[in-house]
Amino acid sequence: MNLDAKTIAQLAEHLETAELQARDVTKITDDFPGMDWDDAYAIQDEILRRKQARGARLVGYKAGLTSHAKMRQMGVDTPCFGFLVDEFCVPEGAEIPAGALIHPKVEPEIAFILKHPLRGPGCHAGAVLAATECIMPGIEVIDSRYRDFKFDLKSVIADNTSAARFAIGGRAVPVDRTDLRTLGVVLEKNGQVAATAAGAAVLGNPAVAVAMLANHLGARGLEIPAGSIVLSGGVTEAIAVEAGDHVTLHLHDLGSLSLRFA
Ligand code: OOG
Ligand code: MG
Repeated sequence: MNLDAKTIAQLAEHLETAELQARDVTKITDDFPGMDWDDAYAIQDEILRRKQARGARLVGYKAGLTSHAKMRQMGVDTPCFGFLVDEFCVPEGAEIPAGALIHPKVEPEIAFILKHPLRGPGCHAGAVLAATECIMPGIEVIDSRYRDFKFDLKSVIADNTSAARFAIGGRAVPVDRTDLRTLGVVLEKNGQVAATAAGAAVLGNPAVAVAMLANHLGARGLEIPAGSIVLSGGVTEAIAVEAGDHVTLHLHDLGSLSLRFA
């Protein structure tokens, strides 16, 4: 750690205020170039602590930048991890007020719902499948608090990996009923196909992303609790949306899920 506790708390407040007021800020590594990975996750932890102190409930975790499409789009080469609280969760079909967000983008996600906890180190895709109750289609709405969605990995980790809203819906399917790698993904915006891919775009198998998350948390003395929702990472590049848009995700075998922006 290179930053002291006071600076971590100030940066967490700075980024969470940007989120709550839907105002963009410059990336924090511009002002704190010496910030390290532990500092970045400590800022993210402090944002979670602030939300929990106001009554928010931790409902799961997310892996991000787990597909080449996303890594290429954002110019980074390593996955990152964030948290999900109940206030990010919207029902399937919901209308999301775009004015509460800075510059939202949507991405198709394969969501894992766990029946058993997962704890690293040593977690692998097999352990993830054994611990998973079902998988479901998910749409994540990301909204980087950084100007023009431009950041480096440490800045985006501190900003809880751009997490803003998410919905899960469609059909819940046990993991042994489908092949996670060949699961076809079609994302439509306003009735037009905007992006397509298959599950294998996420690290060869999205269960690998969940295992990486468990290993990341394990290294920090944490686990993914039973009952958690885990978003395994955008399967395609993220698509910008604005008021008036509607998006639908079709996941082969798992049905469809839509969101609207007003
Ligand atoms: C970082 C968040 C990435 C994903 O699924 O790749 C993410 C970003 O692209 O702003 O949630
Ligand atoms: Mg995502």
